[in-house]
Amino acid sequence: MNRNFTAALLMSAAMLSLSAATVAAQQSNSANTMPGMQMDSAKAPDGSAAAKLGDLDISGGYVRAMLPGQPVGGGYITIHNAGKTDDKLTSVTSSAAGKVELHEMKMEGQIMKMREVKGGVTIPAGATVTLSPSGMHLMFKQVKEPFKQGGAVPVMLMFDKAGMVDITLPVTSPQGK
Ligand SMILES: [Cu+2]
Repeated sequence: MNRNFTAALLMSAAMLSLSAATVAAQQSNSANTMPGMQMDSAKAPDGSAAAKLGDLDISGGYVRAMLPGQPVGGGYITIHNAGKTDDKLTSVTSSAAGKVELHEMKMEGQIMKMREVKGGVTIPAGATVTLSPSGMHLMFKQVKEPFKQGGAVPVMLMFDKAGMVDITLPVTSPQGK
């Protein structure tokens, strides 16, 4: 084995262990603060789900694949209220999870934490509310099978005025792509 080749091998081994360390650090970081939440992209991926319900236009719906050991799944959706009266997303259910909570992100000191939004999420008349990785989100708990990229998660959204709608959210990569 010549010296250059050995050097190249050593170098790529070093780079591999470096990137493995980075991934491990990111995972343990997200596990400590907010399991399953990645703060990078807020944009809905291509192929995200859409639906229409009365005055409500629903778009950008997707869930992220769960990392090994991740206890909960995150879902994201955009709701536009084209009507003249406020509506409210009161609850969400899914056959893929024991329960689905509406969560929000809040800074507590230096730490981003999430907590349940009680009483539902108001969708004001004429406004658009986006549940995205950097803010409110759907939190799937007691997930029956960990969400896998390429899969689909059916959810039922219940609104105060518009009623309920079934929508199937595609599962993206853990990074939301
Ligand atoms: Cu959450």
